[in-house]
Parts: sequence; C-alpha cells; structure tokens
Amino acid sequence: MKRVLAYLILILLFSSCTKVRPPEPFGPIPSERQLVWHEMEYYMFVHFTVNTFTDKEWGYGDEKESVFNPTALDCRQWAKVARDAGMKGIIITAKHHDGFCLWPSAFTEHSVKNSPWKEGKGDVLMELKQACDEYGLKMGVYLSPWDRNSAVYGTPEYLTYYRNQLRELLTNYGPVFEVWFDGANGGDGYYGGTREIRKIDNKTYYDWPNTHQIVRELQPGAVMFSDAGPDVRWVGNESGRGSITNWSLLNRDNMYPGGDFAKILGAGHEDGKYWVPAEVDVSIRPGWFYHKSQDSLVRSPENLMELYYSSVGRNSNLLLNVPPDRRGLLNEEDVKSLMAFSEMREREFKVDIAKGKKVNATNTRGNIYKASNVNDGNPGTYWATNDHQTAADLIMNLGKDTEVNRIVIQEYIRLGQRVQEYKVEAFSGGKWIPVIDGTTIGYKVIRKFQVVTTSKIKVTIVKSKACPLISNIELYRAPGE
Ligand code: FUL
Repeated sequence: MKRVLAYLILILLFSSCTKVRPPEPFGPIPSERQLVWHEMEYYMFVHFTVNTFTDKEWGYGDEKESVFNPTALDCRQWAKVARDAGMKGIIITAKHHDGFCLWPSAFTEHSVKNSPWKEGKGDVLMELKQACDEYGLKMGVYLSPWDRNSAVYGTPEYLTYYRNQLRELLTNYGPVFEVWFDGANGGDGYYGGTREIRKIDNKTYYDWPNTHQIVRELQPGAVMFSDAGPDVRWVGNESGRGSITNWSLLNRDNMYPGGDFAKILGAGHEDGKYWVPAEVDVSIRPGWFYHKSQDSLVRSPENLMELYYSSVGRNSNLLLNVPPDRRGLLNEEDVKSLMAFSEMREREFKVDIAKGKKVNATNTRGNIYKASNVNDGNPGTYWATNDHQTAADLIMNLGKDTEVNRIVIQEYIRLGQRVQEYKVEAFSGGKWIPVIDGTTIGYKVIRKFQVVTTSKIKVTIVKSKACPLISNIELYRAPGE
C-alpha cells in the first residue's frame, strides 16, 4: 500500500514538473477592441457631401445647403456592394472639412435638414446604419475636426460644438466600430462669413485626451484612428502602401493628429510602448470625392489586388474609399472593378495547400503548443517554442511535389508582436532553396513568390524578441505566372 502511495506521489510530482506554462505576454498587447478591428481587414470608406455636387475635394464652407440633392441616394446599394466585395464595414464622412453634416445635427443649420433632399427630412447616417445592419456590416464615422463653416472655429467654443456633434453620432446610430479623426487643418475658410485664415495649434487646441474620453464612454467597443492613434494609426501615405517592416507598436506620447510624423508611421516603432496598428486609407479613384471626370480613372481589379498585397499583406487593414456619385449611388465603374477584384481574390486564395498537412518544428513548447496548430484552421491555437528559444524552423510536409507561390503567416498577437526576421525555403531537387525572407509578421503577412515545385516548405523564425507564437500558415498556388 505504502509503495502504491509513493508511486502515485511520484507520478503527481513528475506531471506537475512537466506541465507546460503558457507563454507570457511580451511588450504591449492589443485591447479586445483592437483585436476585433484586426480581424476586419478590409472595409469601405465613403466620401460624400456637398463636394460631390460642387466637384471639389475640400469645400470652403460657404456651400449652400441646397446644393446637396442626390436624386437616388440608396445606402442599401452601398452596403450590398460592400458586403458582396468582401468588406466588413463602412466608414462615412459624417462631416468633412466644409462642415456640412449628413445627419440633422441639432447644433447647426448647415446640414441635410436644410437641403432639398427628402425635403429636409432625410438622415444619411440613419439610412446607412439601417443598411449596414441589414447587410451584416459595421459602421464607422469620420467627423472632421477642422470645420471651415463654423463661425466659432478656432475658439474654445468650437470644442463644445465638436464634442456635441460627436455625442450625437455616438448616441443615435447604434454601435460604431471606428471613429476617424483626420489631421488636416488648412487654415482658410468661410467661418461664418468672415472668410479668413484661422490657425490653431494641432497639439493643444482639440484637447484630444478629453475628446477621446467621450468615445470611450459612449462607444467602448470603438477604435479611434488618427495620425497618432490612440488605437489605430495612419500609415503615413494615401497611396495604399503599407510598410514592409510594420510594427503594430508606437511611441505615441508626443504625437498628435496633423503633426509631421508621416515618415515614421509606416514602420511604427520596434520598441513602441503602445499597441497602435496601421490602417491604409486609399481611394479607388484619384480623388476622395466623386468627380465625373474621373470615371475613366477608377483603379483596375489588378491594381486593387496590388493594394491588397501592400496593405492587408503587410500587417495593415485596408480602408478603400468608394465615393458615391451625384445620384447617391456607387458608380457602375467602381462596382465593376470591386466585384472583379473580389473574384480575383477568391481565385488567388482558393485552395489552402497547407491545411491538414504534416508539420514538424525544431522546437516546441510541449504538446499544447504543437507545430500542427499552424494549419488546424483555428486562429485561437498556435505553435510556440520554449522561453528564450527565439529562433526555430517549422517544416511542412506536402506529401508530394506541389506548386506553390503564395504564403500567409500570422502571429498570435494576443500575446504581443515578436518576430523580427523570418525566411521561407522550399525543398526541391534534394536541397533547400530560398523562397523569400522578411522582417516583421504581426497580425498577418501575405507574400507572393515565383512558383516553386516542392514537397516541403520550411518557415524559419530567424530572430524574435521573445519565443515566437505562430497561429496560422497557409499556402496557395495562385493562377497565372
Ligand atoms: C485627408 C483629408 O484632407 C481628405 O480630404 C480625405 O478626407 C482624407 C481621407 O484625409 O486628410
């Protein structure tokens, strides 16, 4: 009996020693609202206001409300197109720099309520909210801090006005997933008829920390975008280019919207103190607003595909602007291109060659964090190495010679962004051949390469800040090439 007991105690002791500890978080980690945002990946920007009717990009603020008169406005068409295109939400310019409000704000006369559209009874925000609900999309709002119409712009009173409008938008239209704070502050404007230049100090005028509080209080699930976050950062250009090295980290303490930070926003900061991932905002046309003269300049499906690789493929979300025309509809040209792009994406990523294939790793943190977690189709599981093991190989056995030309890799970012350097090799002709190398991974990278015929793919984490955690690897043979 004694011997049995001793034996049992030994077994217990042994199993508690070998129990694998989960990896500790490393550095800043994303909040729940940011995690939800990462998974959205691709959504629509809608620039629509008086500019659509005056053929401008920046309205001066003196536009008569009567110019806003879409003949067939249909937010359900926008939402259907967005849904069919594979987008997850729509962010609308509720108010652009001209100050005209697409909803009947109680705090200004400069809105849809004084326009001929629906005899002043219309509310674009409400129609969009209902359309988004119907098509399973999330809604976001752009409320321009710069207001070239407001007589009080530049004084402390404007801040109260701005915050009142923010409250309206965040109270009356259900859940909002993103609030977009633009950094533009051009100076001159109508400003209640004074037609002058008003300069503000970007750093202090808007008292951002207190404005942010309103968003947290009214919409705790919403992320806030600006050049400097706090939750999502601008990528530093409007041409659709995410940075190849892209840390979702940023030292944003001394940054503010409209500051001169474009050069650092692409890569972020490797040693950043906060989790502030990048969003790529870009238009399907040369302008942000609809101009008939640009109907022939809509981006081709091939071009949109390139944008996809240089945004979602580089650890960024893609916010693609598709501006409604004067009817209040997404134009046929844009819709055609978006749909063809969507089909192209489906063809490109049709069959995941990696799924279910046998995987081994040179280092594994016990059975829970096994190598085969990278291709089990479950984003909640991941392959991890032991602590201090910051380099390791993962080998995927494809079973037979197979053509491959795309790879998707994802880190398990809940515990931080870690990988600093990786490479991919293919086993061909009896040896390992280099395919691609890279720096950061983060939420996701999608990489293209020349077709290789191979029976095995090796992903090497060359350098990582802490033990790497890889949640997903996919392989594809995209047509062509
Ligand atoms: C810029 C604005 O000035 C443009 O008009 C546009 O809204 C773009 C997305 O952001 O800063």
